[in-house]
Formats: sequence, C-alpha cells, structure tokens
Amino acid sequence: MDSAPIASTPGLDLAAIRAEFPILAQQIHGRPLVYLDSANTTQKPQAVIDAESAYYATINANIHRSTHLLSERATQAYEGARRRVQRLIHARESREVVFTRGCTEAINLVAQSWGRANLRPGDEVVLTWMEHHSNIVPWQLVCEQTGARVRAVRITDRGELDLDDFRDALAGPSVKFVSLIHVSNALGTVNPVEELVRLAHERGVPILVDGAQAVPHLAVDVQALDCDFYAFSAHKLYGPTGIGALYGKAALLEQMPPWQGGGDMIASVTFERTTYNEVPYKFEAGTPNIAGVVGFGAAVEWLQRFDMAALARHERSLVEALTARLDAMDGIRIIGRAPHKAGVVSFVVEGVHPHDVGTILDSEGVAVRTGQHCAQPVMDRYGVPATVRASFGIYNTTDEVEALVAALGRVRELFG
Ligand code: C6P
Repeated sequence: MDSAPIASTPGLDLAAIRAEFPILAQQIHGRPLVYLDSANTTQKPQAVIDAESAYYATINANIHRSTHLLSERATQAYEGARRRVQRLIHARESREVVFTRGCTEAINLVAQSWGRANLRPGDEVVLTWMEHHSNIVPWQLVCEQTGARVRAVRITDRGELDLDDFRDALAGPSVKFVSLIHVSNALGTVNPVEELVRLAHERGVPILVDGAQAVPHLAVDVQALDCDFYAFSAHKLYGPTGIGALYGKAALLEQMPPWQGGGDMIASVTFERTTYNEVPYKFEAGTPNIAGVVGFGAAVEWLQRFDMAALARHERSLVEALTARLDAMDGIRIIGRAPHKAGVVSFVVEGVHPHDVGTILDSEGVAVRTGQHCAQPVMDRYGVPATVRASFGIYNTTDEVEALVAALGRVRELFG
C-alpha cells in the first residue's frame, strides 16, 4: 500500500501531508501503519515536533516573571500562541483563552469556578446522554458539593440529540447551566450547537460546549456560536499532549473566582488578604506547560495552512466510504447513524468482542480504538458493552479505509 500513489483529494495534497508526519512511515507488525485512532490522539507533524524542541534548545525560560531576554522571548512565544488559538476559534479577545492541561481540565475549571459560585441545592445542570465522561463527572462532583443535580437529555436511535427532550429540560425552573458535546467521540454526531446555544440563552442559561472532537474537523467560530465557554485539547489537533484551552466570554471569566491558587495568578499576597491577577492569568496558577503551549501554537499555525472546508469534505468522504463498505458486510452494526457526522465510525462485529477485533486489526497494522470510549452512557443507550471505533485525521486515505475492510475480512476468517 505504501508504494502505490496516494489518491488525491480536492484541496489537499495527501501525499505531501503524510510526508510531514514521520510516525506514519512506520511498520507495525511488519505492515504499513494504518492509523485510525485520531479521535484518541492525532499524530504530530514535524513542524510541531520541531517547535517544541526549538523552544527548549533556544528559548527555554520561565514566563511573566523575569527581566532577562530569554524570559521575555519565552513570554512572547507563550502569548503569541494564545493569539493563535484566539484566531483559530475566532474569540473576540486573546484574554478569553485560558490555557489548561486539556479539555478535561477546562471543563473542571468551569465546574469548580462557575459551578461552585453559582449552583445551589435543587439547581439543575443539563447534560446529554452523548457526553464524554469528562463532561459528566466534573458536574457530578460539583453537584455533590453544592446540592445541585444533573439532568441528561436523551438521544435518538440514530444517535442525534432529542431536541424535544432538550427543550423540556430547559423548561424546568431549576436549570442553571447547560454543558454539551459539539461532536460525539463515540458516535461521530455533529450537534446543532448554534441552535442549542440559542435555546439555552432564550432561558437565560449559560452554556459550555465540549469541542474536543469538533475543532480538529470543523471551522469553529465561538462568536458565531455565541457559546459562553468552549473547551478543547491540543493533542487532538495535531499538537502536544497535556495542553488545551478554555474559551470563556470575558465578562463571565471576570466574575468567576479562581479555582487553583499559586504563583502568577495573584496581584498581591499578604496573610490578611490576597487579590488576584486579571483574566486569563487568574486561572493559570503556577508555571504552565510553556513548551506545550508553544507546540499548541505551532499546531494551530500548521493546521491553518489548510482549507478547513476541504478538510471537512475529505474526512466526510472517508466516513461515507467506510460506512458504505461496512453496510455491505454481513454481521456489522454501525452505532451512530446521524446524517451529520464528523471523523468517527463506531461499529460492532456480530459474535466477536470489540477487543478481539482490535487485536486482530492491530496484527494487520491497523490501529483503532475499542472499548467504551469514555462514554459509558452511550454504550448503555445502544445496549453494547463496547464498540470498535475508526477515527480519521487529515492524513488518512481511502486506501486506509480499504486496509481496514481487508483486516475485518481477516477477523471473519478467524472467527468463522
Ligand atoms: N476523547 C477518545 O478516544 P482530554 O483527555 O482532556 O484531552 O479530552 C477529553 C475529552 C473530552 N471530550 C471529548 C468529546 C473527548 O473525545 C475527549 C477525549 C478521547 O475519544 C480519549 S478518551
């Protein structure tokens, strides 16, 4: 497969893109690597690897706190990355971007800061059955602390949000916050976020959007969406692990109390009284992951070289090609049939546990994720213990879809 020319896709030179990812040239169990696990984490282009290593080789210093030149350069690199992330999601101001360890920490920040300050016994936080555990457990924790409770909106058999149930949930007198996923990591469903934000705002309720699986696939504009918070991770966006961002409307971030204390987040400290730094620094206690932020900025810059509409079309064509091929095979059930999907195809093979499927695919060089995908309620909803999930990134090809289908044939041979 690696010697055949790579089929081109309009607007994207796939052979050139793949050549930028050193890891993709690897053999796994003696076969060309077919990496179909980008929803878990994407591979990194050389530009991102180089940016982190150049940071350590030439700039490394702590930020915001020294007068020497290296520290000034490190601060510039860090704040430059913040502006890149701002542009990526079209935030109004760079101070609306808070760096976190990732999407999970961004959601925990809002739950612990906004939630603890605003939730009272009997209040409701509206989630959906589609959520990743990262957008369930932080809310359960803050509900335990405040006496509020979680309500989950139903999803349909096709894997779409039940809009009537969403409206019903919002109609209750106790709803104080909505937090929901933009693109489902377990089903691939793209939720109509603009509409959902509008409905929440009609009731005067703020809304957080978990964009971990959206930002890599779609052009996201937080001002157009009008969401109050938007959370995502760099590592699903061709950037490093351990770094991500929370977007928050400036007016909300300003009202919110800090959630972690330490260096850099303060204005003045005495034993009698401490005052806090301005937004976003109020939420970035301690020495941050500076190299990670630099890599995050490099990943954003790298991704912005491409036309996001062409990227979305390319990934959609891969989802459609795989769906058609799986539908033509006996004994395969696709979980998640929403008409608007991005990046993900989840399925089960009749009579074979997903982990066994994953192991056989791996022996053929095909890397997929199997399990609950940190979305146990989704598995419960469709009555499956786990699924096999193929997920796509910018570098995947239709040949790789065929490689997966061929490897599934091997599963069939082995399991009769
Ligand atoms: N989903 C997957 O294989 P972190 O771990 O903080 O970078 O991202 C958490 C997260 C939050 N929301 C959604 C929708 C996600 O998909 C994820 C991460 C990975 O599906 C790993 S569990």
